[in-house]
Amino acid sequence: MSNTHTTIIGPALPNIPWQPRPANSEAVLWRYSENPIIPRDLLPRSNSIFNSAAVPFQGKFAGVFRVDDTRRIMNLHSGRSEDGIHWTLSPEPIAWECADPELAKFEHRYDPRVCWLEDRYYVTWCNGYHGPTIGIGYTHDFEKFTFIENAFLPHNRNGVLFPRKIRGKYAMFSRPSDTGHTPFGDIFYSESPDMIHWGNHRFVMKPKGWTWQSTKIGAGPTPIETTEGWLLIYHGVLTSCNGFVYSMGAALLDLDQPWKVIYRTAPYLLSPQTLYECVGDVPNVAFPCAALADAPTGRIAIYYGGADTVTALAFTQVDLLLDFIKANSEL
Ligand code: BMA
Repeated sequence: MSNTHTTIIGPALPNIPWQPRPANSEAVLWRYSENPIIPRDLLPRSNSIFNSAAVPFQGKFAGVFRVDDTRRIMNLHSGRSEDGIHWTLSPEPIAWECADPELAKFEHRYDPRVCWLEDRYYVTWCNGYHGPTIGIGYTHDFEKFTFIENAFLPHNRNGVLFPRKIRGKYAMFSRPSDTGHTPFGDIFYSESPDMIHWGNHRFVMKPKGWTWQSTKIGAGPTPIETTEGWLLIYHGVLTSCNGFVYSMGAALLDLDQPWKVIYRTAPYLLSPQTLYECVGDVPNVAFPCAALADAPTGRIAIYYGGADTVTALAFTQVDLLLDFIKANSEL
């Protein structure tokens, strides 16, 4: 039972995808019973569809999806859904409008996040530009997409925008990294007056020794504003003798100074345990990139990639999650 009454600060989303927690389950985060929601071969030329972002759009849902094609080229596709569960994806990758042709040079694009901010949907993703960095663009309609700029020099990944300005500035998390399968990584916070120039970099969190989050961590979905702070769902990586294991945890951050961590889960919330999380192109990966929230009920639906192959859904409830974070926190 819940002790607190945390309120999500945000709109109502009465049609949020939802399934109650299974009877007899004490999970803080429970999987959708029909997972995965998107199979790897939804498109004729898709090898895998995972690590993707969904948002409410015109009473329904839209999103930006990571599609690795059968050449194993990583790119972004737009998608639409009536219910947030059954998706139709555009068979062709997003064709970004770029004011500077330098930005149009394609290496790879992956792990998108989508964030409604002020008057448009911003998209951030890992953009290949002489190594991975954070690309930022926007769309109003999920048809025309405009590339703004690369936020940082390479190498960086997991760029996640806040859904409103903080201290008068746009705000973003990122995770400085390297060219490869980075064996380290802390989360940093940066501010911008214009979405182009980023500075005032502040350290947020680092990995924790010999735990599920000991190798590297990275922000997941757009942070959810609550009466108690920003709720950040993030991924953490452990290096086992068989390679990386990607799990999910959560933290609560100060509303005005989000680099200040108030609580952080010592145990994971969800780790790769089902077949579609443990078996695929990269085994043992649960990688969250989006969350929908319904403020009046506190319901939260999390979209995550399974084993770098498919897209899955999990659910939680804000009071339940906040109680768990507080009762199981280690900073
Ligand atoms: C990270 C990113 C993610 C991927 C994960 C596991 O470095 O490339 O897209 O899910 O590795 O392979």
